[in-house]
Amino acid sequence: MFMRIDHVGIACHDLEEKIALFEQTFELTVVAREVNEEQGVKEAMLHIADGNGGGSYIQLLEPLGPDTPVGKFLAKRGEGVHHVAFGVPDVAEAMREIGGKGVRLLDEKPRHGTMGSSIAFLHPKDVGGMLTELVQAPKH
Ligand code: MC0
Repeated sequence: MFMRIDHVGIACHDLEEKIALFEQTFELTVVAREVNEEQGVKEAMLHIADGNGGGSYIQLLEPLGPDTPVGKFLAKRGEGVHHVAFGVPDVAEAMREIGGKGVRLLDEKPRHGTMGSSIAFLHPKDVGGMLTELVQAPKH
């Protein structure tokens, strides 16, 4: 079902500061930046490697406000790993399969994700405490 780890999302207070830290420390390069109003984030993707069906990345996330998923996470837990995203061939099909096993889906249908992807989230409490994202890369 999973083809690769698409990205690890990291919540931070200051996107520009964390981009500089990751560029300098790990010699990573920012390949995309986006504001996603629906998800309440300003984000940057730093490329790690190319994998099965797409790339893998570190995603740095700054909330657009306190009353957003990442804003609430920062207030409660502070900066750190917010979610892990897995690449799947078909996000709607993966939602059906995983939802059929009793895992709560946080999205009724796939939403717009970074770099033209289609995404859906699974409830962290149903998968060992890890907020999990399913990602279908755009077809070229
Ligand atoms: C909350 N919990 C988490 C968590 N956020 N556990 C692990 N990782 C996280 N990130 C835990 C809380 O500690 C709590 O546990 C329980 O889940 C319910 O949390 P809550 O605080 O009562 O509820 P909310 O209102 O904060 O909602 C949490 C939930 C929400 C995960 C349902 O954040 C959500 O729907 N997230 C999906 C969308 C999202 O995160 N978007 C931002 C990234 P206790 O034990 O205290 O009950 S957008 C993105 O990444 C896009 C741009 C992309 O990749 O392309």
